[in-house]
Amino acid sequence: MIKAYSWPTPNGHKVHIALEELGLPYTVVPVDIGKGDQFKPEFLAITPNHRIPAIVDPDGPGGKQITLFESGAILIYLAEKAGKLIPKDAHARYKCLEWLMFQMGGIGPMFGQFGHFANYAPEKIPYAIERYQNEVRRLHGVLDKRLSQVEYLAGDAYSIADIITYPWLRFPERRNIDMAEYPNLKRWFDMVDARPAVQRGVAVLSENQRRGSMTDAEREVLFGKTQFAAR
Ligand SMILES: N[C@@H](CCC(=O)N[C@@H](CS)C(=O)NCC(=O)O)C(=O)O
Repeated sequence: MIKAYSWPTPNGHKVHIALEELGLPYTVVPVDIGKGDQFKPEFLAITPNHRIPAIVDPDGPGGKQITLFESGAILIYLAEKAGKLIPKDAHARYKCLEWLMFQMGGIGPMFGQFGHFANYAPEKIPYAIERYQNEVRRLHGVLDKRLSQVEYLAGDAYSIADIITYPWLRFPERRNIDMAEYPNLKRWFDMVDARPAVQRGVAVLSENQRRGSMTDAEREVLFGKTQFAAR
């Protein structure tokens, strides 16, 4: 059975949602990134990047075990394994991968940096906050335009491009975003959000979700010496 090493964050939710949508049997191994589980040798044996998510599938290609990190690679792998949620037609498939890469290279890193400078940085640096706020708005606009032309990000059909993007679009108020300004994106978000498998996916490990602000100990693990001492 597939083991998903994960935690209830946007990048973790992607894998839980994909596994739920694809109907692949799995177990979850919680990796508490606030406590520093991501630096434990058993986790580093799976991923050199000490970040969740990662998976181990004992029944990988050719029947051999495979370990994978990076949520984009994991979602492509899972969709191909199940033969679902990645288009078979070559044109649609490249569009799916295009929007999946757009999330991995644009939305994730930019929204993440905005969150860091707006919420976690010990000093508020107006230049950094403004730069990432502008990028966040611009990226919402790019998605809105795409979704004014097609129903789902890859085109006609729901796919891993939607699954990978959706968790980052939750809680727009945390990014100072009014979704009324992005009506096509809102239409798409509501449609994805209503899917039962999506709701099951975001519920995975939700009992561990941090409520309230980050503690000093968590801050040290995520942004301090522990983070940069790891090999
Ligand atoms: N590009 C990676 C990003 C993974 C990532 O940043 N994961 C965060 C949680 S959302 C993490 O594990 N952080 C732990 C840390 O910073 O030490 C992916 O998409 O899988």
